[in-house]
Order: sequence, then C-alpha cells, then structure tokens
Amino acid sequence: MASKIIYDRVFSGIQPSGRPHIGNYLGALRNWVRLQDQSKSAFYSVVDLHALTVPQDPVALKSSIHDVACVLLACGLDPKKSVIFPQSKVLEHTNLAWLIMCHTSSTGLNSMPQVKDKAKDTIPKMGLVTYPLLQAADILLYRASHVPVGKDQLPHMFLAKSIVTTLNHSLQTDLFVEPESIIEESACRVCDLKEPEKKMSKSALKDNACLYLDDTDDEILTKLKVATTDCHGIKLSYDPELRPGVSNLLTLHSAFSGMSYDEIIASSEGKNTIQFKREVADHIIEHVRPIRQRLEALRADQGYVDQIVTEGTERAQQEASDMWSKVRTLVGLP
Ligand code: AQP
Repeated sequence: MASKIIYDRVFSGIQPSGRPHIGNYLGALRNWVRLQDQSKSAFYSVVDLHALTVPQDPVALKSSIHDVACVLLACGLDPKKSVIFPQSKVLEHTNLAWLIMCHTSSTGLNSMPQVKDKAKDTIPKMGLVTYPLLQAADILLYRASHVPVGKDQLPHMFLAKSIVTTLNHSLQTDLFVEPESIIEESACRVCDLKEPEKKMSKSALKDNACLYLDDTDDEILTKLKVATTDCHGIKLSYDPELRPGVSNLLTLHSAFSGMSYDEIIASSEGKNTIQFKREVADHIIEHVRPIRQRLEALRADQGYVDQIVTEGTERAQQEASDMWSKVRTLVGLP
C-alpha cells in the first residue's frame, strides 16, 4: 500500500564525526527512512562542514564522509526517493550562511545548546557559535518545508524560522520558506551505556559506551552485559532521573521490541539483571544484524556508493544554484 504524502520537502543532516550509533538510528535515521515515503522530496546531507566545528583527523574525516553515506543506505534510504550528498560539495551552503550572518544579531548565539554542550569550559570557536546559522542556511537553501529534529534542536529551529522572517522582510520577498519541525513520537533519546546521564555520542571516549550500527552480535552482547545499571534492586522501573541506566535499557528494549514499558516490566518479573540485559541485547541484535550486513556489502562496493553520492550532489547542486541565483539578484550581487 502506498504511503500518504504529507510533506512537501524534508531536509535533515548527520555529521560524519565518527561511526553512527544506535542513538543516531533511533533518534533520526529510522524516521528519515519513513519520511522519504511521506514527502514529495527528501534531502539528507552528510554535514561535513558542521563536523569541522570540533577538531577532526583529515584522513578519518574523509573516510567517515563516505562511510556515513553507506550507513544511510544500509539503514534503508532509497536513492530514488532521497537525495544523499555531502554538504561541503555544494558551496552555496556557506554563501547563504554568510548572508544570514549579515542579517542576524549575535545576541543569544552563545547560549544555544551546541555551545553549552561542546565548549563547556573553553572560549568557543566562531564555527561552533555560528553553526546554527549554517544549519539555517542548509534548510533554507532547499526551501525545506519540514525538518525532523530532536527536542534539543528546537532552539535552532526557532532561530531558522526567525531568520526566514527577517530575510523575507529585509529583502522584500517571499522566497524563503518557513520550515516546520517534525518531532517524532518514536524518536527516542538514547543514552551512553556507561554514563547514562549523558546522551550516546559518536565522540564518546569510554569503552563500551556506544552501540555502533556495525557492532557484531558479540560486541552488542558484551556492551549490554557491562552497561551501567544501579543498586535499586532487580525490579525494573522507568525513571530517567533516578534510574538512568535501567531506563535507558527499557528505552532500547521498547524501541526494538515494540513493547510498552509496562509490558516489559511485567514480562521481566522474576528475571535477574543479566537475564534482562541479554533480552535487550537479543532485540537489538535482531534489528541491527541486517543493517550491519547491508553495510558490509555497501562498504565493499565503493563504486556504487560513489555513484549515488555523485548523483545526489548533482541534484542538490541544481536546487542550490537555482535558489542562490535568486538570492544574488535580490541582494544585488552581479
Ligand atoms: N543519543 C542520541 N539519541 C537520539 N538521537 C540522537 N542523535 C544523535 N545522538 C542521539 C540524532 O542523530 C542525528 C544526527 O546527529 P549528528 O551526528 O548530526 O549530531 P549529534 O547529535 O552531535 O550526534 P552525536 O552522535 O552526538 O555526534 P558527536 O559526538 O559528533 O556530537 C540528529 O538528529 C541527532 O539528534
């Protein structure tokens, strides 16, 4: 049965800042796959310029940009429905970001979530401070009507909307489209397995903290076995504040088994922590195994993935050139 088209144009991005993990999948990629069937067009970018906001090893970054494209395909993005491309290949992103910077006051940028998270005790670099403006440019350049985001990204989306109002007003146009956020009910926040007060992150430093989409069955089981829980007894309960480790495991179980927290808690009566962790691992393994197998095949076929990315870049470039040439006329650039 064909899916209902709800959205005009969806845009989103993922940073090639490391190996994509289960958090990226449950919080974003799984929904991107669904949204490609619910929109007239979908643009998904490997946002490599955003990755430069923190130090990157050049060799690792280059390989990661290619690998994230493989991951997007392995998760189920279909190049016939979704445009997949690296952000840095389309120079209009930075052109539009500059125009946006020239129309946006600096007030408030220092208190955006990315600065608070990534520059805790240091003076933040300008790239980190201004990255929400580049993010706004990414969205506006494709005249995206909808952007799937996590709740933590909402301040950036409010900013993007206000930039649309400012630009349309000062350039006396209706060219820029106000993007709506899509906050998916099913998009859950996955936490670090060792420090469950923090979100799972590609740049996690501790061993066994992160479940990667290319982890083997054994690696998944081992990581689950050593995941931090607590000493509140073996009875399960969902309480992210008081029991972050156990709650994170319940989130993972529910996301992959489709069971509610109450159903999981009832069905786990009498099981010890190790048995419960094994059950969570089994659900994850069952779901991740086919993704890993597709990923292995795609990694072995560099020519095929390169071809898809080249075609995606051409398509993105057409849209971006068209939009940027309209913007140039509006602002008076020759
Ligand atoms: N732990 C998470 N739980 C749920 N969703 C998550 N996302 C990231 N981590 C989790 C979502 O994945 C999408 C792509 O993320 P990103 O790579 O662009 O940026 P990020 O949020 O900074 O991801 P990481 O993994 O934490 O990377 P690093 O370590 O480089 O900062 C986004 O939609 C994000 O919400």
